[in-house]
Amino acid sequence: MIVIFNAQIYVNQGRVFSEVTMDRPIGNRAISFSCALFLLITAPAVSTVFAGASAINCRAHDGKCILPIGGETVTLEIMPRPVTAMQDSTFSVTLSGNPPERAPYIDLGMPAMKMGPNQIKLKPVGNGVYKGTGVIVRCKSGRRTWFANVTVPGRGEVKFVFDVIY
Ligand SMILES: [Cu+2]
Repeated sequence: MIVIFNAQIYVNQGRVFSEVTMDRPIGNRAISFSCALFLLITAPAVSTVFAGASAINCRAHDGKCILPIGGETVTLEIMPRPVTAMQDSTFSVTLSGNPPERAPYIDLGMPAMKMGPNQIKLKPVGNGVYKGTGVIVRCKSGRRTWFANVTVPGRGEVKFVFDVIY
């Protein structure tokens, strides 16, 4: 119930924010207040989960992205491109080195926002490649920056931050 309640507050904040920007461009004070209030409400809840790593580090529209993990690499590819919300997307993760003890998985979210849980389970398809299907939802705030946090059991996790199309 707490999660649903938070989501509702967030949606309402998003609507207020959108209306102010579109209808009253002069209302900078109102916009700032709306943002500040939103951050105030969500910051304590998300600060530990989403600390850091909010800058875009993956051009997912253009192709594969690679991040280091230990002495190995994690490669992420999201298809189809351009990466678009509210449709089935295939997430492919390629791991270098020895296979991990269990298959990696992805948690989708947005930097500095508390979104609902959205985990993608991946299955091995051979040659260090793991695939799964998921849906990036549309954020009511209008923000388009999402992350795919890839957890590799026994090895760690990496966070790909990218823009999507709404
Ligand atoms: Cu959001």
